[in-house]
Amino acid sequence: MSSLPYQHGRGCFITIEGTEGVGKTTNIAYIRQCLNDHGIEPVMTREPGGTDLAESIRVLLLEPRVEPMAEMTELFLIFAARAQHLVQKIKPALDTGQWVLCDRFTDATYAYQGGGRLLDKNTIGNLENLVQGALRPDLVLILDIEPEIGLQRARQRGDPDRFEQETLHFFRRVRAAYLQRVVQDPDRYLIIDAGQPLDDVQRQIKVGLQAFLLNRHPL
Ligand code: T5A
Repeated sequence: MSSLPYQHGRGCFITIEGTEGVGKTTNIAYIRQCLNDHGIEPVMTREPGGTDLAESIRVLLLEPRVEPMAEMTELFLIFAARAQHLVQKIKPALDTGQWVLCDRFTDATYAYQGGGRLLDKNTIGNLENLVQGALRPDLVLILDIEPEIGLQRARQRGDPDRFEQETLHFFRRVRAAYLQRVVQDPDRYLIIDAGQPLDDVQRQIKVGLQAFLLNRHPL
């Protein structure tokens, strides 16, 4: 890989997505390393969360509790955390030309709240426009796996969080919603078969990222 740094006005916004236990945490460090090899040091962050206040909202969202959380409460908490994250961290970084690498973003809302919870996609779209304006990720890597396998991996790590307690049907709808996003806007998405051994997953990631970087900065 080239070691020339990329220099241009606005930084690039890359997100990584997928159903539970798909390997985002495992692979995000690898993506960072691939970008480092191109002279790019991205700001690393995640959703829900990414700032002190947004991380507090994350705790509210993930903690299992006796009182069921209403679906609209969940949706508004997610966008409340996102509004904070955008203003405090993502936009300032992009505006100064830094790249941002984020573990989940609004595609997760379309997948989990739209696909999983069956909330109206237009409502999500309206909140997306309100909170983000025109900002969308430049590249979305979707790690795709059979939800059964991902859940097995995730549940080996300890007590399930509020989302991990959902049914297999829920996660099948989440996966289908992710794949539907790709069909609607294929140029912004890169689907990775995450059911393969880690070396193969990372090989796919590397090839996809190189194509993205070459496309943005042809030699
Ligand atoms: N949420 C989030 C919404 O509902 N709406 C939204 O808008 C947003 C932003 C938190 C939750 O919030 C919800 C969705 C989520 O439920 P999260 O913290 O990203 O989001 O939660 P998880 O998806 O649960 O993230 P995890 O950290 O649990 O899973 P990862 O990061 O995908 O998986 P990872 O890397 O920890 O890997 C899991 C295990 O699998 C192994 C790893 O070693 C690890 O043990 N593994 C592999 N094993 C074999 N082969 C491979 N290729 C492997 N890759 C990884």
